[in-house]
Amino acid sequence: MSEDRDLEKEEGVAVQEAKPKLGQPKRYKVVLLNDDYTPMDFVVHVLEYFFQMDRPQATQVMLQVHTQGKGVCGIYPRDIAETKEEQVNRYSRAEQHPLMCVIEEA
Ligand code: TYC
Repeated sequence: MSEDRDLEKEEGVAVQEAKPKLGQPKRYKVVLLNDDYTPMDFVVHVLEYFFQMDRPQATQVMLQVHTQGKGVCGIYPRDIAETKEEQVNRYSRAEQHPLMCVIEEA
C-alpha cells in the first residue's frame, strides 16, 4: 500500500486500490410445500425437530402450508439452508412421505 503510494509519487504511476467487495452474504428461506398425502403430525414433527419450533408455532406453520400452499420454516445463510433442505427431504423420503422442502433467495 505505502509502496504503491511511493510508486505514484516517484514514477507518476496511478495505482487504484482494490475496493473491498464483501457485501452482506445472501440469505435463503427454507420453505415447505403442501401436498395431499403427508400427515399433519409428521409436518409438525419436522418443524419441531429440524427448525426448533415449539408445538404451537409448528402447528401454525403447518396450517399455513396446508391452507396457502407453502410456508417459511426459517431464513439462513446458503450452506445452512441447503443442509436443512437436504435433511428434511432425506428424512421425509426415508419415512415414505412426499413432503417437499425447497430453498428460495430471501
Ligand atoms: N395437506 C396435508 C394433509 O392434508 C398436510 C400437509 C401440511 C402436508 C403441510 C404438507 O407441508 C405440508 N394431510
